[in-house]
Amino acid sequence: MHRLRTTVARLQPLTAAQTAQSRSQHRTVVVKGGSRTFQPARRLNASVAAEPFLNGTSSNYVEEMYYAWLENPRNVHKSWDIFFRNANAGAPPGSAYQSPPPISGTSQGLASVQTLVGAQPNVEKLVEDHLAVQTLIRAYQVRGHHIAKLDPLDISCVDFDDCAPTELFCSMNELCFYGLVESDLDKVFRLPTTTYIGGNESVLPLREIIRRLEMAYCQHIGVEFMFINDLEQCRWIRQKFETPGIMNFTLEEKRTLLARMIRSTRFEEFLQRKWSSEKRFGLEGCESLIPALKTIIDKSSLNGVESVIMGMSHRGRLNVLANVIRKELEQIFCQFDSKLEAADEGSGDVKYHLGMYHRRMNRVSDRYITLSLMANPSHLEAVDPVVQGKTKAEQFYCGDTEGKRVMSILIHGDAAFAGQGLVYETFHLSDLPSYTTHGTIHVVVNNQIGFTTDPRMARSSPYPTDVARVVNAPIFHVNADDPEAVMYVCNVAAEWRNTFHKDVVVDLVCYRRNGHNEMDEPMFTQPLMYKKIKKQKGVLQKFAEKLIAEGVMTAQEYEEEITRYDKICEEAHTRSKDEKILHIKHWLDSPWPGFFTLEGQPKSMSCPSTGISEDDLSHIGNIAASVPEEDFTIHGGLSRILKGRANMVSQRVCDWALGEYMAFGSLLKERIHVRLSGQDVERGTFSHRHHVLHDQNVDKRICIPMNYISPDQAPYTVCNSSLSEYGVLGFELGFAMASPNALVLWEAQFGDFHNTAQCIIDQFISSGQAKWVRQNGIVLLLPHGLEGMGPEHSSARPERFLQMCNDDPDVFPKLSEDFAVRQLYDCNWIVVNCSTPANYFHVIRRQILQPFRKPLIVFTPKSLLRHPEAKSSFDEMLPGTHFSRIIPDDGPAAVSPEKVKRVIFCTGKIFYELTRERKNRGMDDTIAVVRVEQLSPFPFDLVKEETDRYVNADLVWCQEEHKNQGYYDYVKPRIRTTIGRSRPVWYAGREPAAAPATGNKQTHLMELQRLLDTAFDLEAFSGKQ
Ligand SMILES: Cc1ncc(C[n+]2csc(CCOP(=O)(O)OP(=O)(O)O)c2C)c(N)n1
Ligand SMILES: [Mg+2]
Repeated sequence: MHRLRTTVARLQPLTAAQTAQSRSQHRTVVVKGGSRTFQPARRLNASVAAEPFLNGTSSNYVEEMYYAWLENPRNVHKSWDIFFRNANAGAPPGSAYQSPPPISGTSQGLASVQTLVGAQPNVEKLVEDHLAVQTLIRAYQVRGHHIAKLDPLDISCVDFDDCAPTELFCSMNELCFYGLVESDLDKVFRLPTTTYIGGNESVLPLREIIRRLEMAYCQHIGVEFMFINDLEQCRWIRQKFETPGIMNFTLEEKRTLLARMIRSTRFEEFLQRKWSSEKRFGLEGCESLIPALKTIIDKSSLNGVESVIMGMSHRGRLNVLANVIRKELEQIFCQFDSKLEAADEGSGDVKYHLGMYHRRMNRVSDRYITLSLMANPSHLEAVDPVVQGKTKAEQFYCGDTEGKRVMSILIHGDAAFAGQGLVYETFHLSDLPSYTTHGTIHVVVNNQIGFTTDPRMARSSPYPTDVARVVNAPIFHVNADDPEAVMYVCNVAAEWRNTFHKDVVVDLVCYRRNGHNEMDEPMFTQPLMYKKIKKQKGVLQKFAEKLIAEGVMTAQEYEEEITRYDKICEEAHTRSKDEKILHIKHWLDSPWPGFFTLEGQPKSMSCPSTGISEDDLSHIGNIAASVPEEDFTIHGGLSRILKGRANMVSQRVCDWALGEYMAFGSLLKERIHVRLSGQDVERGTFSHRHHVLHDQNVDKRICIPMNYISPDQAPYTVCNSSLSEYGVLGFELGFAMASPNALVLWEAQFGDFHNTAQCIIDQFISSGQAKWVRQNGIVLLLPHGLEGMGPEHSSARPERFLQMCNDDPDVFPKLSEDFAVRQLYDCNWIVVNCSTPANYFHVIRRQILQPFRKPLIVFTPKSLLRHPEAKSSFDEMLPGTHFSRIIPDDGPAAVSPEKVKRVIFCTGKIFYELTRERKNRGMDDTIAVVRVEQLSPFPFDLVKEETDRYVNADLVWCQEEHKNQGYYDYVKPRIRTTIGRSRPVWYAGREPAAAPATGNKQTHLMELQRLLDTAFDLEAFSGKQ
């Protein structure tokens, strides 16, 4: 990028006092009857104001003429008199004006105007020049960042185009662009109200205007904000960066900043000295990240924030843990000891992934503040929505409706910020009522490289931060080699969030001194960049030299500060050698005080009955069938649905939607917060739920009957989400992390779509506890079932969830009294496919009533939502009832089990197709159909009861899914283990296939019939091995 600054360098600053000599902000015009002060208000009559040349700055001048003329037409030159007369007489725009001669007023007021404009050849030129200056000012506000000195290496990877913007003043050429000439530089211009560069002055010479604009917009800070479509917000930012002298710091502030830079720098140096061959993803080249974060936290704490939740990836994470969160250094250092034994269950994680939670006194604000850094996987940016969800939950539980007490900070890498679509998805949650965290501060460690790829190959946008523009977030680019500029923008970012409660981005333009990690050789791929980096003086050294030169501290004081911190590190290192055992529990990011025993164990190993009283069933049922608000008109179709619910309540039965209502309603009554989020969940994709009623006559008037269950119930949140799976599921996972006393459910529109959130499922839900000893009770509702709807509306891919279950297929577990609960405790997640509303009701309630938290995956039905047989009696939901892990056959087969020739095990909706077929074939007493409702952890004990009961039967697993999909690969070895491999487990289902389902209805039905034929053909497997 061109940096033609020579002309600018020749411009000498003009002090405010100099410019104030001849002008004052409110100029006084003496008129008959006394003097009067002109305020900025514009009161030209309409026709005068409509003149094409009268806008912006020019109107100030003409306005004064007009006032003088109003007082007395002889106060102004004849030509102005004619002009105002014509205009007042209604001359159309353009025709009132006749070119006046150079100004030569008679009154004192005119004399002052003349001082302002000097010897202008004519008013047209005057107006044009003022307009030009105004445009120039605006150009700096809009595009000043293009020529700001943001890059410490001065190799700038920000590729706008090949030349500097023509509208910025880089040479006299650009001045010509505005029709100005060099001599205009000394002319004085009135400043428009859209700038603050004047400070107390309302007029400045052009030379000074340009200098101040350069100072505000083209030094070490580049401000991108003029795309924001809110005037007040733009004004606020202009004021923060344009006001002269606004970036001055006190001596104390500078010393604190240096101390923070010392900690940041020396921490990495210490690690490098002690463990030179260990990966740590050091911060070298962006040491100012530490003071940046601390500044944001200090300022936010001063503004009343009590809890800050942070998410970040590898780069500088250990440094943040040590110097921002203040994790004990020995706890960090001992992680480098390869002999350290892990004390907790689970597989653990590498040191630069672990989380942390710490409450401490903030020295600047003198207030307590809780800082947590969320544990995160290697998957860049995956933690972003999780942080947002947890932040939202903390805000929700402490009644912080405006985000004044709890906030989040996300730290990004430049390549990941630009490349990962999740960043965009997370930004789009930022202003949605049920997802907003009222402003996140994003800090980008923009080291101008991603592993070995430079930005020219990594993104198509000029900046890595352009994605933030979609939500109108201001973006503050800053040269990270200037710690004071960094501190300033971080202060502004924190104030921005506190003022507007909207997202903001700080782009720390820096470099990466080493390779991607400490073992990497960067010269292989970025030779020129790294030659430059090798010559680059460290930021701490540069900053210390500056402060010593300024007299802020002596060289000796600086050395002492360094020695002091090095000693702290050495002492902690000595202590770290005593640590023999690694407690991952010490790295918890979200403790749940009171939920576990002091040792971190569940308080019991039992789960009470999940049934509820008859009264509660009818009460909640009646609420589900009602419109609890007065004068609320609902749609006729919905009236019929509610009437249907009322009928079911009177008959003491539930369909699926009512079963869900009973589960949610009863938990709410027990003061458990319930939050259901996902695409179109309020009504339900299949139009069965209707948790939010809409008044047919009043726009936006809604009613949520679930919130009318009892006066002291917990609140119910049901929210249609943005059309995102990755972002929203991550968000809900984070929400569920905040408290064990909430039921948080995410529903996929169809289960098929969950795989765009696969990273959250793999990296957090399935393995989170094993890696980070952190439990999570999130529920995934995944509509699933082959119903002829084609390959993408059929399968929630049960095989994938089952493949990730941690129970051993080959070991029959030791049975005990608390086997069922213990199994749940030991598993990584629970996978169910319920075939009845009652069982769905129970499994949802169990999720909260069990004494620990595990993720629950529910394959939910579609056609069963309205299936006449898929109903449950209230009797199945009363006190004393439980979730049934399997549902045995209760028909004729069970009466004489020895006569049964075949046991068909199945799960989900195929049960109804099987029993219909069995009836049609008159095989009720020869074939037993057993439903496995909880697939994982596998109910070995109950399956054994069934296989023991039907001693003469062969065993078949029947599923509607293709053979390489569904449940078969999971259940087969487990059933075989259960029976000591004494009998085969045959398969009745669709053939293996690449796609989950056919798109052809006929083929679908034919496949179904074929699999039913196999299931009921008692000879189907004879002679097979
Ligand atoms: C989703 C994902 N894809 C790929 C990787 C592998 N990876 C690890 S670090 C890295 C480069 C990251 O660059 P940047 O975001 O600029 O962060 P930096 O390392 O420069 O701080 C890549 C590609 C990953 N961790 N996550
Ligand atoms: Mg990078």
